[in-house]
Amino acid sequence: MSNSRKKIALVTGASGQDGAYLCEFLLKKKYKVIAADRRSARNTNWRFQFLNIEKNIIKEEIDLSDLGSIVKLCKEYKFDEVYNLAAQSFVKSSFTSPMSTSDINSMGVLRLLETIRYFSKKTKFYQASTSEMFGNINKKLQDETTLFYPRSPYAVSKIFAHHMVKNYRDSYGLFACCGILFNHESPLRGEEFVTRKIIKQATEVSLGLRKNILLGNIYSKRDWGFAKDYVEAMWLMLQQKKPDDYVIATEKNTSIKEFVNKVFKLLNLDIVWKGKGVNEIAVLKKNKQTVVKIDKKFFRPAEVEFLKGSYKKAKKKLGWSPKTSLDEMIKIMLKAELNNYNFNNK
Ligand code: NAP
Ligand code: G4F
Repeated sequence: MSNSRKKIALVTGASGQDGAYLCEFLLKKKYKVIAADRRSARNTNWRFQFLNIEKNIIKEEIDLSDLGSIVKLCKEYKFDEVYNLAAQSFVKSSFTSPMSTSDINSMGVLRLLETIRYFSKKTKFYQASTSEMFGNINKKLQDETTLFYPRSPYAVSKIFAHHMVKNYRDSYGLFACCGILFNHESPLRGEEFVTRKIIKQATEVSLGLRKNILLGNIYSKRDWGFAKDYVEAMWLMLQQKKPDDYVIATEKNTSIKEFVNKVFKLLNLDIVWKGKGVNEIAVLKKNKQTVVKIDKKFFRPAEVEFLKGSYKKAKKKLGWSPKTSLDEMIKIMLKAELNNYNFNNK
């Protein structure tokens, strides 16, 4: 980086899991980091506080539903790089709120692209695309050439954005990239997502604070990586000579049920599974306490059963590969969860 002027980056959705890690990463790279989010009545600072970066970022308000808020920020800062991580990112909620999901995840991206096209053409743009776009595919490993078969309004909304980014790149010469990221988790993951939910609630079971965990489909498989490893790939995409799209994944996948087994094992609790379908349960060997039950409430109208991605292109072109294994990541998440309880009970 030149010593004349700091690069300026905008991170939208900065208070989310990836946003917080990306802000931390960019600060280490000496960027001036504009962390932008929509107004919220909830505490949106806890992830910045966890990473101890709150004092080093510049917080601004942006709402992807509101063109004016995007134009204002882009004109004011003339960003070198924009990382668009803002989204309604919870797949299940997209079935309840397909219209607002599409407005943010599809039209919001178009609003950003139009702003860059008219007011800031040299700004490099990163779009958070997703493995959910592959959906119902019958392929051992998904890569940049795999066709999309979306299974949720969320996936459809992200495909719109994905193609729009490619289109703006081709039509107007924007430096715009899509990272097709497979699931990635961390202690900063929202509590509604299955990994954090299992880690949090299993920890509570182990501490005697909860009887059991209610889950939906435990047979779907996900390719889970560590969020902190994945934000580096976002940055690497924008440092290349030419813009392109990349799959970021681990080339391994695990079912929700196997994930539950790993977590309980690390908590030194032996469990056995019994029953089938909605009657399947996991019980503690030592006292037969039921610790996992199935609840239809957590099923989705349509499911993505199998995701496993190839990071071959990212490895070759970006020099990126995953650093943290699933087992290591679960240990990191469990340690952070236990710390929360120790801290809260002091
Ligand atoms: P996240 O924790 O849910 O963060 C999303 C952020 O976007 C939140 O801060 C949210 O704020 C904000 N947001 C929502 N609507 C907005 C709007 N209208 N204007 C401005 N900000 C808004 O998600 P994440 O896991 O960090 O994921 C980051 C991005 O990567 C998302 O686009 C997601 O779809 C995509 N992605 C994630 C994964 C993954 O496994 N984590 C994989 C592939 C792609 P509120 O709290 O106010 O809603
Ligand atoms: O943790 P999940 O909610 O993540 P999902 O749906 O795979 O989406 C995440 O990854 C995508 C990348 O592929 C991102 F684009 C998206 O933004 C998000 O970050 O669910 C994972 C699996 C699903 O098959 C779900 O049906 O776990 C299953 N599951 C079973 N019981 C559950 C539960 N999911 C949740 N959230 N809660 C349950 O109780």
